[in-house]
Amino acid sequence: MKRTHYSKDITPDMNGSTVVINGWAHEIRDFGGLSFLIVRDREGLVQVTMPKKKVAKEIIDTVKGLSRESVVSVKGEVKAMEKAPNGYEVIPTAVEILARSEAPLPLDPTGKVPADLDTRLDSRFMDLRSPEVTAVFYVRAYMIRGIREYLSSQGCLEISTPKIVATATEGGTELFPISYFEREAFLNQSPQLYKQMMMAGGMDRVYEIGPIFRAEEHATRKHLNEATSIDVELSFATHEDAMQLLENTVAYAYAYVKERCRPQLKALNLDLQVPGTPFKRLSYREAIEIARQDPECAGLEYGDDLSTQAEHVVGQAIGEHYFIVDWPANIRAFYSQPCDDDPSICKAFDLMHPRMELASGAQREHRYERLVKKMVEKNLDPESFKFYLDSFRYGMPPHAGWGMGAERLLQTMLNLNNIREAVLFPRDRVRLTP
Ligand code: ATP
Ligand code: AMO
Repeated sequence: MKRTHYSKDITPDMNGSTVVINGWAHEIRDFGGLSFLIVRDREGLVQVTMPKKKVAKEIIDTVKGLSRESVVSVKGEVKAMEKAPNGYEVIPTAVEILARSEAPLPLDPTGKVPADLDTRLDSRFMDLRSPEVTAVFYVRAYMIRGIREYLSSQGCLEISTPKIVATATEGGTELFPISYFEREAFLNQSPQLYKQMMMAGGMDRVYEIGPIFRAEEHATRKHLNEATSIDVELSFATHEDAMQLLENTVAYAYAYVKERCRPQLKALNLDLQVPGTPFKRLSYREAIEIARQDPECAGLEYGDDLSTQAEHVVGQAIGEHYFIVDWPANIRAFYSQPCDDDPSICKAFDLMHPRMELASGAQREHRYERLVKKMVEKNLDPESFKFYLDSFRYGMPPHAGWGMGAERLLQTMLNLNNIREAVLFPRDRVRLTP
């Protein structure tokens, strides 16, 4: 039987009409003269009500013989019913079993028996059947859709760049080597070099939403070994232009989700606040000073990376999204452009949520000689970056851009404890399946 409606699309005013719903047997309750089958689909629950006097015996027997989580198709008549979920129930005229579920279940998708994250991830397919988990990935889909929509509306073209690459971009220790025929290659850490080369190609404004791979060895709640990066690169633009596009992208994504995912946010018990723009700009020096007020960070010196604890302290002090700007040039990537008046500082920025870093970006060094010099200073071999450097020799416009982790954006938006909750099938040091 072909589905006519998702659960949420049936309303009490459809009283008397015939519908077909497809889904899983979420619960079966039998009170003798009256039995219920609660069917769950992606959008919610439907109460299928079977009074003995009104529903054929074969149908009732079929339902009573069902195991929980079997897949069913139910045809029946809609009846307005205030006490039922969504204000209606369905009185069945036909029930078809499409697939039987084995018992016992690896997890309880009603959430009545809570499971720890590892157990949930081991049976992710079953975990996804619980409405709060479905809600996370529903929001993720809308968040990404909103970002695509916004960046496209700002004149950015979507690109796809290689994930099998020859060189590091974000430092050499975090690479996954792979064997590529008779050579060694790597999984890409960032589309950095390629998105910059698009500027030399005249693509002007581009974005990519794709996987990045980082061989991070530590197990934290905010690191993945395979993450999704939202990358942007803009020609004839400064770091300030890039920051504006970034804060507007974040605000747009929040507003988009708030508007379109009301039932999901309700399932997650969240009252989403759209962050106000522009975000506060804090200099790296100011951030260090705030962090040092915490006894644990008292030893922090100008020129150090911000530790997790330091990020925490500053985040608590600011209490909303903010940028850290004016970074010491020596702790940022080689492609960041130094400031004109003080080259010890560069035109790089980080976008921070009070809980963690969400994005990094910079105005790039687009002048060939200076870029090569920066590489040498950072102990990188310009020869192995020839394919990239060549694009700076024949007319490379000034440009700026950023990369933002999609999982971190979702994790902070939905206040998820662990970043693994924001990925369908997370990859970490110990997890390679499912
Ligand atoms: P009708 O004459 O139209 O069949 P009724 O008022 O005689 O309705 P009731 O037995 O009072 O029927 O049940 C009305 C509705 O109340 C059911 O269709 C069902 O949605 C709900 N209901 C009754 N008992 C239960 C129960 N134990 N659990 C959940 N819902 C119930
Ligand atoms: P960076 O290395 O700071 O910058 O990465 C950008 C953003 O990607 C996300 N991210 C991660 N998320 C989860 N797990 C990880 N292991 C992980 N690593 C990175 C973070 C981070 O802020 N090329 C630059 C960007 C640019 O300048 O355009 C870059 O990759 O949210």
